[in-house]
Amino acid sequence: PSNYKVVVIGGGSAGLSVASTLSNTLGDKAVAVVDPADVHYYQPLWTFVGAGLKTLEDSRMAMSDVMPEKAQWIKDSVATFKPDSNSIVLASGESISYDYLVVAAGIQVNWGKIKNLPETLGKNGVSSNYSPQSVEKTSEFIHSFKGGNALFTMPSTPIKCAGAPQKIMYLADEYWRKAGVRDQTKINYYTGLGKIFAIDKYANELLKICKARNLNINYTTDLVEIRPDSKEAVFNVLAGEAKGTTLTVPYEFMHVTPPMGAPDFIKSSSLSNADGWVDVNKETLRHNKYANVYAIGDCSSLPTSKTAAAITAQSAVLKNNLLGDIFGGKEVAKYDGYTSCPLVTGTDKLILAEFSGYTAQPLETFPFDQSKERYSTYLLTKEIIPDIYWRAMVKGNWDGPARFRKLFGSA
Ligand code: FAD
Ligand code: UQ1
Repeated sequence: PSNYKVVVIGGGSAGLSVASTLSNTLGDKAVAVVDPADVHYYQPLWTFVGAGLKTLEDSRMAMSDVMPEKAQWIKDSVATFKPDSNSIVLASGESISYDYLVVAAGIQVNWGKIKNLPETLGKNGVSSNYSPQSVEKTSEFIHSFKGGNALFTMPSTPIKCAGAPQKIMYLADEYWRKAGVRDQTKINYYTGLGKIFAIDKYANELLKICKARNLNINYTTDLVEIRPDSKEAVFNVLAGEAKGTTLTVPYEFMHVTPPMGAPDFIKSSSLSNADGWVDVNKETLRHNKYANVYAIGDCSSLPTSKTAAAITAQSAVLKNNLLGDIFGGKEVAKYDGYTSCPLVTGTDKLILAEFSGYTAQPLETFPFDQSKERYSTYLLTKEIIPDIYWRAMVKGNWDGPARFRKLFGSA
């Protein structure tokens, strides 16, 4: 058919967690998932892949193997939204209509916005954990590094997993110490922002770690160009006395986190807000203009940090509210801005930041201070949460840790 009860755009972390439950509840072929990708990635594992602690294979499943059985997979990309006629147009030109639409298309990584990045990526010491094409190069370059200037960048735009640009720095630092090359190495972190992390409780601990390990933090400097021939990185200085000037820094190794933003096909549609994200109510996840449209995850306007962990809480809210629209009789659920960033700070330690992006206050699951580095939360993140993801989250059965938080009485 070309008409579905619910059409979900994107078979990523958000799309699958919603489509699984909805297709089970609404029955065969009532739900369609539109996604052109052959593979589904558990992207949080890429920090470990970049450090050589997991394989890319560990993060990958064929889309056909994770697609909910009762959902119809439409293997194409959405080109245009027609919310006034409850339909979308695919790249093939075909139109699909829906009663309800869920937009879960993720964030767009804008590689081309850094001059020379696309042609330099994966070569001569320049890599990024933000692509399955380059993440293994990070591990290769870290392991063969013989010393010199090592740079780690973080853009000024919103990104997915705001901690990932620095997690790989901690892992590289540890490896280079063990390999005996740290003495001849200078490590510099360049962030487009004015803080190392948005929430002070965790930022304070991270700053202590950077100081103790001689990791130099440079604020409000945004990578704009790579000069591969002379091995130099060029930054725009965004604040302070040198504001408006550029800074040129030589490198032997550089881990780049490119600027990101709303996907172009959303930005150019009537569903987007001024910044290009799907314009939804921050509590109900319902579109502010089109009542039968919802958005979830990285492509949404929800003003919290963009992570898979945030989606666990968002998906419970979205499913409740959409099923309430269809069947009635449900109290409206409200999203509290929960998000989490497991800040890996070594191969046996981690700071498990959990907070609400709405209140900027911690929302920790466990009855201990999660801002302190721990082995238990490292193991949880590396070995247990991936299992929860594949066994429960993509099957629609993981609403996040809120119930444990209540059980432990942590909040
Ligand atoms: P995605 O999972 O990216 O899925 C989007 C889907 O939409 C894709 O399958 C894509 O093919 C599809 N799509 C795109 N355009 C179209 C179109 N036009 N038509 C149809 N389909 C389309 N999160 C954590 O919680 N913890 C972590 O430790 C963590 N670490 C991370 C480390 C790295 C290096 C990275 C890259 C991410 C990390 N994340 C982490 C973030 C997490 O992976 C994302 O927040 C999450 O995957 C977002 O889910 P999503 O469904 O919104 O988008
Ligand atoms: C989580 O639920 C989740 O999704 C499966 C993540 O994605 C990778 C996370 O990073 C985190 C931290 C959580 C939260 C789960 C617990 C048990 C604290």
